[in-house]
Amino acid sequence: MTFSPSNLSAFRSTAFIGLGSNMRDPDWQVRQAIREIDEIAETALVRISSLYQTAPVGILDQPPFVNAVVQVETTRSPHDLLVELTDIEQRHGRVRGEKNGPRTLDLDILLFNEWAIEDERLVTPHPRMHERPFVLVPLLEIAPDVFIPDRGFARLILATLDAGDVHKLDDGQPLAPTH
Ligand code: PH2
Ligand code: MG
Ligand code: MG
Repeated sequence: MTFSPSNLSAFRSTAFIGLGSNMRDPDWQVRQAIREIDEIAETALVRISSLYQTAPVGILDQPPFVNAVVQVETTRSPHDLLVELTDIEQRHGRVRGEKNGPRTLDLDILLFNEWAIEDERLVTPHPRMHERPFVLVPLLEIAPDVFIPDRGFARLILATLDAGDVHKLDDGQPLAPTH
C-alpha cells in the first residue's frame, strides 16, 4: 500500500488531556475548556472525568485547584493538538507566570497513544503525571486500565501515593458534551 496524505491523515489517535485551574472561577474555566476541546477540528471527546477539587502541589500557598481529565480521539498530530490547547489557554487569559503557580487554565497533553515524544515543545507521557494524584485520580476514573509508558499501570502507581487531597466535586451539573 502506498501512503498518501489522505490516508495518513486518517490515522486516529487517542489522547488524554489534563485540565487545571485555580483562578477566576476554576469550575467554570474547566467546564468551558471541555466545551472548547469538543470543538477542536478532527477531534472528538470520548470520555470526561468528574471535576475534582485538589490541594495545590508545588507551591502550597495558592488557592485550591479544580482538575479533570478528558479522553479524545483525533486525527491531528500531537503538535497540532498542542497548538489548539495553547489557543484555548490563551482565550482563557492564561499568562505565563511562575512555574507551578496560579493559573486561569492549564491544559496538558498527558498521553498521546503510547508514544514517547520528547522535544522542546512537548513531552509525552507528561513527565510528572505519575507523581500527581490530581492527574491520576480523574484519569483512572475514565480509563481504569491505562498504562503509562516506561512507568507502569496508573492504577498501581496511584496505590503508592496519597490521594487524600483530591475530592470529587458533586454539584449535580451535567458534564456531558452539549452536542
Ligand atoms: N498544576 C501545577 C502545579 N500544581 N496542583 C494541583 N492541585 N493541580 C494542578 O493542576 C497543578 C498543581 C502545574 O501545572
Ligand atoms: Mg500542568
Ligand atoms: Mg501546562
